[in-house]
Amino acid sequence: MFELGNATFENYIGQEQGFSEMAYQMVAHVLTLGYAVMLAGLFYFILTIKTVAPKYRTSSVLSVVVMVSAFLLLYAQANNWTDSFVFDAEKGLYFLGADADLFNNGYRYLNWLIDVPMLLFQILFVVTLTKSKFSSIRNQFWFSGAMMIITGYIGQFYEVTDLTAFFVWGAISTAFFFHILFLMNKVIKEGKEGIPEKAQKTLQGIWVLFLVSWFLYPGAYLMPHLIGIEGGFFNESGVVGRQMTYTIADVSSKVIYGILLTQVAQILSKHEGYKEEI
Ligand code: RET
Repeated sequence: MFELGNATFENYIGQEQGFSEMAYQMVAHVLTLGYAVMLAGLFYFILTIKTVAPKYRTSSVLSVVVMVSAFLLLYAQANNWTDSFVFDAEKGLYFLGADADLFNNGYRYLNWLIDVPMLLFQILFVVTLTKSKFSSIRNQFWFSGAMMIITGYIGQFYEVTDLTAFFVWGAISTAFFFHILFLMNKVIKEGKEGIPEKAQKTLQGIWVLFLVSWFLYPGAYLMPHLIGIEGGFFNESGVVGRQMTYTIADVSSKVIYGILLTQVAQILSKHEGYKEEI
């Protein structure tokens, strides 16, 4: 047994209880699914770029940036998982290897530091703001996006060792999160004004998708403590649950969100008389 300090709870479970074959493989598979979808998304955003008028294309370019960074991160995250835990043939379980790397979700947070500002910025190239100023919304998105991630990144180091720090940093992060939700709601409301009904409906769908998928991240942060302290999810179910939640959230907030924005841009391009170039 070695001292794990600020390591995340996945390592504690891997050291003390071990992972069953099913739990270990489910995490490995869901992480692989994650990066495979990002690569597929990359092709989608490149191949559809000319289906929208030039002024909307920055949105597709930003999706490409998000796909590349998420692909690399999720690839590293999947390898981190298989490098950290080793099969113990005697017990039939996977344990944290003696000289293995620790498993850490911190890579994700640093990836979000790139992706969150890009995803928020992206929508501003598709909608037309009627009252707010582009630069003001952009700067507030970036500031609160970065602060939300940095404070959450610090907090996640304390999920096992210091729950007060964990919840306080989480609460500070949540304040920035609510600011982002408030801004996004305003952007979508203004964006719906005066555009074709089909595009309005898709924008409304983007708002619902945004709400659901972005709320999954704080859910994953809280995962080990969702059912009480060291309770229901401080075990391998919590580990599998967290990685599944992240994957669903990543596919929704990056890929499906980008596809819906492309669809809005396609409707608007057509409405404005743009003929698709092939
Ligand atoms: C944290 C810390 C706990 C409190 C809150 C959080 C919110 C995280 C969010 C992340 C969104 C990430 C996205 C990534 C896409 O690439 C940091 C987990 C509120 C909302 C959309």
